[in-house]
Amino acid sequence: MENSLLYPCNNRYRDSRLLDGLWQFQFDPTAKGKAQHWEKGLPQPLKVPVPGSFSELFTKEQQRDYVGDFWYETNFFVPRGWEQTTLWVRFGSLTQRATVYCNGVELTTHEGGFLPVIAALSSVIRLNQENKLVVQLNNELNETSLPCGTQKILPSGRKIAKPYFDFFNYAGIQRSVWLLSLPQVAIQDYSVTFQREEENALVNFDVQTTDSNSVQVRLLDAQGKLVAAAHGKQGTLRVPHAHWWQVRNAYLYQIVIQLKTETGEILDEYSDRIGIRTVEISGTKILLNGKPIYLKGFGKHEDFAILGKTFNWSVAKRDFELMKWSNANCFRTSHYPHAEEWYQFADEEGFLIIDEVPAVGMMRSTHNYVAAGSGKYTHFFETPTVPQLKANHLQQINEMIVRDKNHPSVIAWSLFNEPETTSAYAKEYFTEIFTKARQYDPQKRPLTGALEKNSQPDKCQCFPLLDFICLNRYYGWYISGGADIEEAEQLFQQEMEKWKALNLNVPIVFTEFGADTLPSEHKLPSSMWSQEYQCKYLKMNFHVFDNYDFVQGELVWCFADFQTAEAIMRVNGNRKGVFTRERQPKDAAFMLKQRWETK
Ligand code: GCB
Repeated sequence: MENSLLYPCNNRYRDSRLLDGLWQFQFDPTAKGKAQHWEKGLPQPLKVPVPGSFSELFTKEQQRDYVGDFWYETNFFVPRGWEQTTLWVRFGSLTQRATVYCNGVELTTHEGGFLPVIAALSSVIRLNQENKLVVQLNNELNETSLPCGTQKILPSGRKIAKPYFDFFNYAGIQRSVWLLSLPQVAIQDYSVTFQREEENALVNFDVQTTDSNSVQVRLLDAQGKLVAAAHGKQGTLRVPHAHWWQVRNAYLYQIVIQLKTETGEILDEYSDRIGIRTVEISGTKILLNGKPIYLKGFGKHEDFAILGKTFNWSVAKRDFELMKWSNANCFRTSHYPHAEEWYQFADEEGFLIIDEVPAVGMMRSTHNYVAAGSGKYTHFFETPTVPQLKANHLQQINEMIVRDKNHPSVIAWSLFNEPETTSAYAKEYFTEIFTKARQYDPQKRPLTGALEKNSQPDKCQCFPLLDFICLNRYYGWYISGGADIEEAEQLFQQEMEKWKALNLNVPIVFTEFGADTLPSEHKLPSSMWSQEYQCKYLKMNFHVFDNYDFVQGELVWCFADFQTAEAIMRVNGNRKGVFTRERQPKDAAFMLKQRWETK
């Protein structure tokens, strides 16, 4: 069950308690915690919120920019009635890596900061007494971790992060923590795939359980009426006149899975909301339910003042309201899998998601936004650490797909953002990544990855691996910006002509294009950093996109301003947001709203 990433669900057979609240917390800059057995209790703890990103909470730079080991601790009681069940603790994520202890005993370790961690508690738990849960975390970056980066030691001996990516390295217990009570014999996982039969749908299911008891699967419509049922771990539900899950018109069914004994006694039940839809690539089109769909929207970060990367329902609600208002239909979870609740929201609201694994920073540059496009070759895939990196990369793709496979909103998997792709080493690396990843998704959704400017049609060795091509391009910002924007358009057209000449017969989606813009700046005529320039820049890009019918999507960089490491090209973070960090519109938001109303 450690491998069961099913989201918590409460019913007669399953129960859960949130452990969110104020926890104890301690930095461990000299990494002495293990030797001093902090797993038994932290010696001098502070109090911090869980979920929370610690960097946004404190007033000293040593705390905000802290890199190294740090520990969390809380105490809990096992609720009454849970004695005969199996007990688990489930973290939505632990960033970047962690070891989990309960009552002084190590339960599990996990690498990667954006996917769930589950640990079995039953063997160490004390009923009718307080139990101590301790987590040791570490937020160092290296070239085998996803995302990639490094550390620097300052003259004082203090360590700071040097990410090879352009967002703040927020860390901590940033998503909810649940105590779970599950039956002794349980449903471990399930997956669904869909087939269209004119207006009817076939829902094929595959259920994994911890033993060989029998399984019943029922499908209820939005009114709770039974529409189909079947027995067996694998099978097919026939849904006559199916309500298809559509963009901004999301119809969700309830799937109810029961595990039963021969005599019909129910041992476990898991239910979930699913949408029936198909996704495929056909020539230069992306088809949803067999019909072409043009992707309109944003690259999105999990980022907000004080919260950092903490999931928060109110921020999520506001973001979806803004995306609906702007007539968007899609976002990319750049550059890591977001909290599960984002996907639940997207399922309900009918938004499409390109789900991205944290494979960002694979080009060995602490200013990747400058290095991207500079032509600098970084030898990234030539080092002895590559096998470890590849193992972590595959593990996180697998965990992401296992976690998110049943969300109708997820239409594609992005397996990287802007790596080095021009060498034979990169080709070998990504060929293995894509070949293996193709086996993970029962729905066989398209695989893609976002290519930066160095990945030109005549240089990139990896684009043939992608089912549709995602391009991040900054013509008019990093390349020929401001007074040179005319030249930028020309250079952009030249590149597009090269893609066209290849006659690839696959869609191209722009997953990034954007201009840093300060909401305080207005300029007539426009100049860089002003709101007018952001509009001019976007219009120029649209002018180019609209010339090519194989361009099948535009996701602006970025939905909202976000925090990054300090740098001379960053004004309190990256300011390419169409919305401010406080989620108010810049002028460009009104322009996008208008374009996307009819696009
Ligand atoms: C990129 C990166 C993204 C950066 C963006 C920028 O190409 O993928 O992470 O934030 O450029 O604004 O420079």
